[in-house]
Amino acid sequence: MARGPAGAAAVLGPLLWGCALALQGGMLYPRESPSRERKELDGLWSFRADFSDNRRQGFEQQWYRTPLRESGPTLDMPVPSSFNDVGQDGRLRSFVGWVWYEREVTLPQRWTQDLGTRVVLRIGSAHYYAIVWVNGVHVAEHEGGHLPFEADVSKLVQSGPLSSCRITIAINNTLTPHTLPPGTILYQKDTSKYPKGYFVQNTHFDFFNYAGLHRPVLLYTTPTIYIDDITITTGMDQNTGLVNYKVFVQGSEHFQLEVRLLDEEGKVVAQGTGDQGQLQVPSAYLWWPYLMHEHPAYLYSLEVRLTAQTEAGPVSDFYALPVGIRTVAVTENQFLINGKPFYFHGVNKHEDADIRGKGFDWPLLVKDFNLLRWLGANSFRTSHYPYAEEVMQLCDRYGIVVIDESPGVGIVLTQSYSNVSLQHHLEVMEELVRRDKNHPAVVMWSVANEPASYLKPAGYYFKTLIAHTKDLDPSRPVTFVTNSNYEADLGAPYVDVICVNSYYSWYHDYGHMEVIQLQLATQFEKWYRTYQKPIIQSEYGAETIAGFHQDPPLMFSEEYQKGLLEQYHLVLDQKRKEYVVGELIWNFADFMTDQSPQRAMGNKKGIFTRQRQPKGAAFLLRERYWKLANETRCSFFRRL
Ligand code: GCB
Repeated sequence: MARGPAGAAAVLGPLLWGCALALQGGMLYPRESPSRERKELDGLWSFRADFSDNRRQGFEQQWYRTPLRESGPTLDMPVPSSFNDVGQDGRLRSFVGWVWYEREVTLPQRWTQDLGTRVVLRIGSAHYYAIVWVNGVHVAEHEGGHLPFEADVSKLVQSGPLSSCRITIAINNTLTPHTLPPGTILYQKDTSKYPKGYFVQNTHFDFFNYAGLHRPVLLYTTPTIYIDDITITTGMDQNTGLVNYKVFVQGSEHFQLEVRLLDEEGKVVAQGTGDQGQLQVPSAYLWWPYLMHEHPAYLYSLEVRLTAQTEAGPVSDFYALPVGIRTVAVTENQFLINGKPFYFHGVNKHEDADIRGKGFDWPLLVKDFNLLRWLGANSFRTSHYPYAEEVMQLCDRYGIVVIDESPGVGIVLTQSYSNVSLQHHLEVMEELVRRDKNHPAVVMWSVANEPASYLKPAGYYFKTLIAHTKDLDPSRPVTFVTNSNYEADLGAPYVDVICVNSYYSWYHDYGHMEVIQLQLATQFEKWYRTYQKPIIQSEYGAETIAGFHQDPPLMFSEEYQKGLLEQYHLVLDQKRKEYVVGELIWNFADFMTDQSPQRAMGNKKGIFTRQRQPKGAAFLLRERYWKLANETRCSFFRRL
């Protein structure tokens, strides 16, 4: 949650239709328009990790007051990127504590001199806790490593003769039982084994805790009276598409709003006025998932124009939002998109790659989407945290359906079920829904992955969390992903879809693929009998070292991964005729984890390597996904 300079909690304000929330203001993606400019701050920043014993030297010496280089030696650090893997210093790779980033920016004259211009600093994500100063003045703090936050810096950049500004960001990657994801710091006090003050960061999730400025940082402008947020929900009445809109304006109570919906040819198909209403689109093109329709992912553009009169003259603001018209619904045994049964055949991903760690990277993004489409995947889950906004935009454009997951992974300690943790988790869901609510690709929220949902406080925790998420967004189902026993799961009664992870013949019955069919069928039958809700096999897979071959198959070989998948598929093919509505392989690609004897340089359950090269299982899955696409749809798709 973003806090103002005084650190005060934000006031209550409306987000979706009529429900009261803690978040103030919108988080529209910064798009250029006739009234808005952007200045990207990607590139090299100055960087310094605070290696002092208490990690507080930067605060004690106020490194934000003067250029960072004056505090001591600095490094060049690329943004966006994790800081961990770009250097040659092993201490930085595993660093826990405060790191400092700094960038000097020259601003266009109009931004610093036109008082009718609002200048906003936006940080796509900073993992995990961030404090931001501009020209030495504290402008924002934010907790949470996977969602954007902003600071209005107009007053600071418009207050003097300077046409430049110095942005300093201190980031702390420490995880505690109350952060999301949670973690613990373990101090080793036995001085016969460890040096004085020795500590390690422990986590309960299976990916490396990369840190830094992972996503684009930018400055953008709006007029001082501006479109702050837009909320869209869509529906269908026979052939007529319905687009319900609500526009939130800041800066004045007196303004006019005009709204136009344009089709892909640029033709206006509906229009309206005022801050809320319903647009009706006769013979609307629906937003269909990839491989569910010959023309998937149809996007209209909602153009919102604000005009207002001020003492200084007329003001106008303009924002264009992509809109997909589609519906989502869940029955006892189906997941429906536009009223038709949808079967998730897709993947789980991670934001992860060599060198850049979790840093956003366009070539990687495009490669991943090309691989997804090659594979015939129609969906993925953002395991185990929200992904970059640019990823979500591509999902909208390509028709890749998303289960949008919060960073609630590894909630296994009793302390992580306290009210403090719950409050933070509720806020994170608010930030997530606020950011992603208008993406047609997002069809379901996942509030957590594999929490200890059998612990006593889990019932209240998940009941509250899921109810709040549904209040925030009544238009989408909500789930969390479980690996608990069906009888012991205290959260399952509250979800709309059961998402279950299982690793038969991997974490149990090592090497015995012959037990998979029986165990998997039993799993599905028990969950369905107990809850009568559609089920997604949200994870399954096997660790596989690319290039390891063994036949008959042994664990870790490419043959074993394929064999295990085939056993799962036999059962999935039976149960998808009844109530199983999806299968998501673990994982799309190999990814980095903490070091442990179970992980050979990371998790190797990818069907692609970390460098995005296919293992044998990728071809097997490609055959299956294209077959599924053709079997379950009315028309025939030719493979890419
Ligand atoms: C799981 C977790 C995932 C792990 C995976 C594994 O159940 O949800 O984060 O990486 O298993 O490979 O063990």
